[in-house]
Amino acid sequence: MRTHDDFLTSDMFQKNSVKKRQRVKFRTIWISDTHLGTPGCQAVKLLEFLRNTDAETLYLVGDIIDGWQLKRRWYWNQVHNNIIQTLLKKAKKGTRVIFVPGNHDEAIRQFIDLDFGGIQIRDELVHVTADGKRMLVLHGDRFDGVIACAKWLAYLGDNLYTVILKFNQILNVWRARAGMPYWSLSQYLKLKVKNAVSYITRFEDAVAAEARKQGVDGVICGHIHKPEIRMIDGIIYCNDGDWVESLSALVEDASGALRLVDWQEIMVLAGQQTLTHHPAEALAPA
Ligand SMILES: [Mn+2]
Repeated sequence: MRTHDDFLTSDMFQKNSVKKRQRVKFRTIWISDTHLGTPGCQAVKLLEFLRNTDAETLYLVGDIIDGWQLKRRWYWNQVHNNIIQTLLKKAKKGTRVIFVPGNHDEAIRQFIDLDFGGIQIRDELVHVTADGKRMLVLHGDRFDGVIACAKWLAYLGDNLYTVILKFNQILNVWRARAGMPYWSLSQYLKLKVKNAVSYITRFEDAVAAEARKQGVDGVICGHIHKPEIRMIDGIIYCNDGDWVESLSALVEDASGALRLVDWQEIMVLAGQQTLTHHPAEALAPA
């Protein structure tokens, strides 16, 4: 696979030759934790991902719009609008779009079982893969002891997290200028912090235990911003990651196989020059 950097150097002088979009097709796509409404959301890359992929079913697995942060400070721009428009357009053109709200967009939970512009708002549900695997789809916050016990503690962690994410973006602008690939500082820090690791393990175990209790083959969730596919005591545990740091999605192909993809891989598969360097196109209406 070509690296992001090869891609930049080969195309950077052909600004007017944006190639025709070759959408990468999947049976199903799961994304979560996009945190629209925050500066941490990597909105341009998310828009590029959505515009360059196609699926029969698209699951939005929670924390899509960050109501917690929007309440404190309004952050919304044209790219965020274009993302919403792109989702609505997909729903209109026949993609089954299912939104399972998370804790940051919990206000939307009051609309569970309703449809908005063709987007179905649903509580936890079971997805059946092409090869018959039954996968429980949920956001995952109800397994988070901190959030269940003390919301202020979660807010505090959220603020610190926002600062780290901001620093991460500045660092990556600098890294891109130096010709270095994208690297997530916040993810690195989280993986290095022992407590965070044990928290993640406990979360993954709890989610897998719930899937076992419900008698399904596996579970697909988000919430902890750590993309993963692995077996936990006979249960297929999948986490689709997020769009503030890992820029990842879970996908199912026509045969029912599940795998993780990220923004860079999709851009290469779609044969696209990265629109990140053409903000004018990203800003154009969807
Ligand atoms: Mn969450």
